[in-house]
Amino acid sequence: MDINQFLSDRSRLMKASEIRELLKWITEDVISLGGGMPDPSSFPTKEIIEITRDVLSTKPDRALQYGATGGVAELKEEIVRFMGKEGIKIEGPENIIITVGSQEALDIIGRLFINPGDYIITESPTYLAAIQAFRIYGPKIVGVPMDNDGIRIDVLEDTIKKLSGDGKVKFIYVIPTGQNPTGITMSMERRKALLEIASRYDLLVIEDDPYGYIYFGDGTPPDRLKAMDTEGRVIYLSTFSKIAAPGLRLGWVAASKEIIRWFELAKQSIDLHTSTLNQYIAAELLKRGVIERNIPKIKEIYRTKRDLMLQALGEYMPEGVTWTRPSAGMFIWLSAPEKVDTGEMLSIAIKKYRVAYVPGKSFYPNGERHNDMRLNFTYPTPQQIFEGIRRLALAIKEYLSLVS
Ligand code: PMP
Ligand code: G9A
Repeated sequence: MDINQFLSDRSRLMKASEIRELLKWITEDVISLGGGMPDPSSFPTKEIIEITRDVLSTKPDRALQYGATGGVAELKEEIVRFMGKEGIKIEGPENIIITVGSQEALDIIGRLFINPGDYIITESPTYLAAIQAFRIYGPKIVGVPMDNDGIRIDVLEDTIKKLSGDGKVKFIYVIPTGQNPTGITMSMERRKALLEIASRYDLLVIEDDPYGYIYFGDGTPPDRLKAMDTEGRVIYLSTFSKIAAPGLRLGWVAASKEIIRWFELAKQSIDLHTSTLNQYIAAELLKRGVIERNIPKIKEIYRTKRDLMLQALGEYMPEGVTWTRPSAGMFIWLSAPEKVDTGEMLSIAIKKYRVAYVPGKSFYPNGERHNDMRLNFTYPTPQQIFEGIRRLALAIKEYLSLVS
């Protein structure tokens, strides 16, 4: 039987995530600087065991029952408080929906806002699983280049002007703090300019913020776009994946009540609601201060690991290789000389040098560069970071000698 004859046009737009595919090839002796996994020592495991027991013994009828599509009220109230402490003031729980990680929210955004052929704008490069989620709905994705201060506002405005005559630009998708994949944090000036442009051209802004709560740079992080949103055009996404544990599969969206209502409608047919048990656990993690106590610990671990990776890069990388110095997030973005195709180089890196990374190409919505790679510094141990970068430098040197 040929399954292809049955597939929808939409299914044909699906493409496997290079991150998820790569995970399959990682064996014990390969040092993976690929997948963006948190350091497991940052999981509040003991507290989760205790809380799970408490939740199941005090409210089994609610925790094990179906729940509202929008989410558990107690959790939404805790999130409003949690965001408020970070300067993100929203009216109340009606402005929140709990999702199965931020990844589900990205898919719902595609369903709600994208018609085939609509334009959407992203940073370039951007989170590859966001490209993967949006792509299914058939948009034309236009990437706007970044520099060390984030998305290039001059190019953004030119791009919007050019596209405006040619159909509707629906939204701008950005990861302003500790961007995935580059690690770059958008400056305050750019944030203000971005909102001003969104207002002038009447666009939605999707602010994907998994890393804002664990900013480990010097000084205070710039304000969230949502905190500066006076017109209700920012749809804010965050997640428990990096402040608690990704296995909980819990994220949330904060937006105007009207937008949240649309999210609820879309979610009803996807999965009815997010795991009730996990939502009660997360509510307690916030209520008991577990997450707030955990955050400084996570920042310290990630700052130390970032410094180690930067030190190793400085020590081992050959001339012509450059990289970012992130103040947040989980990744360093490395750019090799033009003649390096990091996709092609990956098999040398894995097979001969036993080190893996994510090739940069699939983070570009329009695939325009081939010589970058994303390096994760949160999951490997300190020894693996040093040894991994040493091996990676050998792979780059070998590849360079083959192509020059
Ligand atoms: N957005 C970005 C920018 C991410 O880096 C991630 C996780 N790597 C996600 C969304 C999805 O996270 P989750 O579904 O675990 O909340
Ligand atoms: O395991 C995943 O797919 C989540 C990780 C995302 C990333 O590496 O950016």
